[in-house]
Amino acid sequence: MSLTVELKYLGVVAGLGCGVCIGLLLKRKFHGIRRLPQPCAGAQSMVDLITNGWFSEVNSLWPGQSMSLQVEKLLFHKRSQYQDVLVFKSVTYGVVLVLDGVIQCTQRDEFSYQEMLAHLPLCSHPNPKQVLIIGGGDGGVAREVVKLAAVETVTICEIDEMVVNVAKQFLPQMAKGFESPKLNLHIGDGFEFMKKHQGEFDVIITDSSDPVGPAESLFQKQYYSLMKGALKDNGVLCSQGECFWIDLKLIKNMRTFCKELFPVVEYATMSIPTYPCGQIGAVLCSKSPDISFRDPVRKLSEEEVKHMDLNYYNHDVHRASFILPQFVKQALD
Ligand code: SPM
Repeated sequence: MSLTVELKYLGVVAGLGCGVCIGLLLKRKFHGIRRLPQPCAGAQSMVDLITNGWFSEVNSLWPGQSMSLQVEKLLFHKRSQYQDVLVFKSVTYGVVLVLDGVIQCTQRDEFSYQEMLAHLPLCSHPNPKQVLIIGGGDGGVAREVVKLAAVETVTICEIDEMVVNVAKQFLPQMAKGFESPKLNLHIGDGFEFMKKHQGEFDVIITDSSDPVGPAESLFQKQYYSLMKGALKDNGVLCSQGECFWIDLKLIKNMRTFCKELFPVVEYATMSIPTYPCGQIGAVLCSKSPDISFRDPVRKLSEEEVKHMDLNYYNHDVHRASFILPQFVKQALD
């Protein structure tokens, strides 16, 4: 790591008035001490996750492995009411948003996840007019949802306003969804919001972080049951479905309780280099038995894909995302 990076980093941290962090960095720099992050990254300062100019995503959710990105410049680091919020510019992945020590998105590869989370459910629903996004405060999924002409309103219910603000400031390409006249932003708790809006939505997308901290309850049956109530009769949902290399048990459990609630339940896979193992899934459920995620009702033409500026999603990718490796198929069946 270059001295410049570390000095720049010290400068920003100083700007945020975090004297303790500077102390730690100096200690590391002059005595070569590497403070290993604690197993639960959310419990300590994220500064501990940057060593010698590299951010490492060390977390007990994926023991014994970590993704590292070389830091060019620290842009923002503060604790919100809910979580630790870090934004840095990386050397090869552009701007990176990290919550509680976990990479949420990078400028270079965010499109795969955001496009899939949005277009898998939207292309499967015959008339997706009212869309609700729970989480998704960075605006990336909303940017995709508003592209579809059939969509009339998009409501984002994000608990942490700081995520929205940092996205607007540091990730404008993602946050541009907020500029759409279709968009309503509600800062608050998704559970409370859905209790008050039962039967109103055609599509609900949950763009959450992992099942610890503020997002833990979003991976439980009670939450899926509430979403079912907030959907119209032929509504569909799509939720961040975690990684089959790491979270197979969790995915299996989710699939089991989803099957108790919905007649159609699927797990779709997508590739994204900066999430653990380069893979993440989407859980898709439909209230109506007549909706097939595997054979979507809307087939985007090549012109539409171009016009919508899609870089990962297309009709073939949609269909292929349900083809799972044998060990996953076996576990989920
Ligand atoms: N709009 C982007 C927000 C990202 N939400 C999902 C983040 C998941 C990060 N962790 C992946 C871990 C897989 N086990």
